Amino acid sequence: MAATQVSTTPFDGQKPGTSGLRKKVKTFQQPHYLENFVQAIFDTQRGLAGGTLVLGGDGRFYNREAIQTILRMAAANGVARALVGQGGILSTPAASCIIRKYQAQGGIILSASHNPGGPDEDFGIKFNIDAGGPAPESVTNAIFERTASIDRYLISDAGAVDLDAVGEQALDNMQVQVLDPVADYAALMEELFDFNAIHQLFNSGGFRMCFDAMHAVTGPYAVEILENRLGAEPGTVMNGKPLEDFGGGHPDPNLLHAHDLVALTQGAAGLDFGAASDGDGDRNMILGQGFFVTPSDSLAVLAANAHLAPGYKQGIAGVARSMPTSQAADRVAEELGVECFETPTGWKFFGNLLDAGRITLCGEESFGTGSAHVREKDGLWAVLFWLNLLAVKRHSVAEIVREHWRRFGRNFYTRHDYEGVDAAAAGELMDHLRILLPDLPGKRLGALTVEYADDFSYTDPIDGSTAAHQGIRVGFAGGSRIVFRLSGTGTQGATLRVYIERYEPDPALHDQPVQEALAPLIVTARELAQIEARTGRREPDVIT
Ligand code: G16
Repeated sequence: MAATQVSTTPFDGQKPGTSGLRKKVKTFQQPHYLENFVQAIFDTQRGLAGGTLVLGGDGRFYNREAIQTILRMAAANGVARALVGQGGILSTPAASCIIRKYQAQGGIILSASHNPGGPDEDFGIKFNIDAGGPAPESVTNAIFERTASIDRYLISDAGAVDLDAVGEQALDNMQVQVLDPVADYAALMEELFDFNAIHQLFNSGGFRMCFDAMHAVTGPYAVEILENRLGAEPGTVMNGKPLEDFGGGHPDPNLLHAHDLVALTQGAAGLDFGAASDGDGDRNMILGQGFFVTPSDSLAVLAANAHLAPGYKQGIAGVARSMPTSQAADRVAEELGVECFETPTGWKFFGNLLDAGRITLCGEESFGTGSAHVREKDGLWAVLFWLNLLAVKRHSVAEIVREHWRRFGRNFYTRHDYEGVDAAAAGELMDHLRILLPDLPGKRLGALTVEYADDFSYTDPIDGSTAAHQGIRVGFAGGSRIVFRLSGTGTQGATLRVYIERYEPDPALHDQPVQEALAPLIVTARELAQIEARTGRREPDVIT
């Protein structure tokens, strides 16, 4: 079959956001839209020609079709070998694992993460580099620049690849290897965690758990690892079948969207442990009986207890968290005497620190936790880490977290999201805050005094690259903070995120309800940003 050169013209707005290019399916279905972006990857990532490309997605609507197109384009662009997940399925962390294990030159992952799927919903595409992680901004900028001048793409006119048959096939001169999407990832998990101890926890009577795969990509991974290898009761994994529309749900593991799971952990007969993962398997939510572990606390607890898991028994080199993530992990790093980094939102900012061995663990408030084992955040990894802790400590989730707070103090934390806000109004709200910044330090807002106020800017300590305008930080004496950011992952209007945090060292005050403990700061945040006046919203759409 021949490679055809197809003439095209650029589309506006193919700029990758926080994590790849995310748009409505209908946008991607326009003739040449997907092809232009993919060709921009091949035109700028020269190592792919003659090299190995990993390809897979979260199984959402349009996944299979996009994979066939990308395979035909890869062949036409001279890729020597494509490693594809069976059925077109690869979770984001599994794709990262496979890129690293097979020393591929890069990977294309198809996902809009936790955003809903279906013909009228969202689709996404991201490029991961040879280290296995999301492309850094230098790469995404180069891809974006190329999309602005693209005038042709290359595509083979060969027929479809059988995505369901594990094994080798040829597509023109390119070898296509369809892989079991779970095997390599599961083997890596066995190296990191004490599977015997977790097996005993599951089979010594009394321990009850549920994992909600939310009809997204982690279903097959969770069934294989939790039920088949670790001996959890069949049915432990709920909503385990990946569906193109995630069963009509919103595959976002938080208290709102994983409400069925949350309900199972409530009350005297509630489960001991509940966990969920998102569309592409990189996010996680951890629940105990009647207890929600904030992602920020989860990172801090894992950092403090990492030595209990075999893969981390030597201790950790350092920790990093995204700027809006609570400062709980900083206190752990300080006590362990290891480095702690504050990076902009986006997993890509952890890559250099992981590659350089400066950090072992990293995490984000947006339900992401991970380590140097791959270069993506990893939902099931976090769940297994918690199970390993529970198996070793034989304490409940709540006891482990409360003990952590007693030792380090508690960072009360919440995020308020205002979704689908008019984009211009949201931009003006941020501009208004920027104007206020110089006058804030020293001012009293409510009962607190502002210590610093800035528009967060980050200089990567490894390559010196800088990222500016990464969110407004207002820090108060005593460690409280308010952070304002606009999301970089939405596909409609703007999403304003307000992150609120208060440090409380006194254990006698650790049991207050979170929203109550933060109420004065919440009022301060709303007033400072003039949220209601500027957006027309009295209350946030989602509180986590
Ligand atoms: C992505 C990024 C994360 C980021 C999150 C939220 O996660 O990989 O690093 O924290 O989006 O970003 P934003 O606040 O800009 O919406 P995912 O799971 O959507 O790929």
